[in-house]
Amino acid sequence: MSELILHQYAESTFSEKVRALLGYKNATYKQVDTSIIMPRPDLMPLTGGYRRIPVMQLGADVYCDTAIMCRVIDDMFPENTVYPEDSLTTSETFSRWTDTFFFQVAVGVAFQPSALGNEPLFKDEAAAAAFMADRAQLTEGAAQIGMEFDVAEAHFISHLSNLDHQLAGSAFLFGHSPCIADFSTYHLVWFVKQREVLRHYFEPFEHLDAWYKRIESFGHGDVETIGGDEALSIAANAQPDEIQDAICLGGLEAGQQVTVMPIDYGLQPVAGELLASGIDEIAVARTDDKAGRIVVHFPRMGFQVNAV
Ligand SMILES: N[C@@H](CCC(=O)N[C@@H](CS)C(=O)NCC(=O)O)C(=O)O
Repeated sequence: MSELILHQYAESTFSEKVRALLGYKNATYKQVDTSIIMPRPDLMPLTGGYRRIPVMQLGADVYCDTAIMCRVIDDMFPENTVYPEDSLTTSETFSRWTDTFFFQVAVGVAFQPSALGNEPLFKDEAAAAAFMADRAQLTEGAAQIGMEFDVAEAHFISHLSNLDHQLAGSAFLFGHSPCIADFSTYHLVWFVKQREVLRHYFEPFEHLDAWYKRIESFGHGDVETIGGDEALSIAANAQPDEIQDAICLGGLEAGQQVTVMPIDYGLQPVAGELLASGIDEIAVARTDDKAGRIVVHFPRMGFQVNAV
């Protein structure tokens, strides 16, 4: 199997979810550091337009969205699965709620007006303006584009308090070992906690703190940083998984031209030939001058497929 390559940047909260899972799995992998804002000229040939971070690459197979990346990582390292059968729906739904609704809450708290002065990014006026323009492009056409600080803060404290109560009775959210819901929760606590001036939010919650330290201690695995050009040539020299006979839901057929994009934000479509549009996964094949033939995989939940 091809070596796992994570395209990420240090400050990215969803990248932290994957890094923490790779740490839990004691994985050896490579990473490419992408820029915080577009353009990402070494990444677009791989994804075909999907711009959210992180992106995972296995040779000429490219995975968009942490929901599918974590599934694939768990399959690669099946010991101590984070998808236990007996709580699969509960933990996956918890994870999805956390990565969507609670993500907006955490962003509202992290970027609260009184803390912006401490953001390294906002110290340089030109860099701040470029960042804001980039994120405006990310959220263009999105139904919901952020939460007012007051609303976010109340939701944040309420959920932290509930988590703390639940964690009083067990080491992890659903028992003695971590599941995917723990990693989704962890990265958003991490995102706010990274900001020293916001650490006071966590002081009342000792069980949450002990749980956080447990996950933090997993580390990030054994990682080597490579350049984007190297990742591109790895893709160009590999063969993707040409998924055969996959189920296509919603009247779609394998082989037809489609576009795939998220349903919430980052509405940049990826065009290609449909290989699968099933219960768990959507996959399209496309050919790029630099990367060659690539199969791009998305999770079913949170994505839409449109016939061209
Ligand atoms: N549902 C996506 C969310 C990914 C996401 O929103 N990532 C943020 C960074 S943490 C992002 O892409 N921000 C815009 C950017 O970096 O271009 C996932 O699970 O991968």
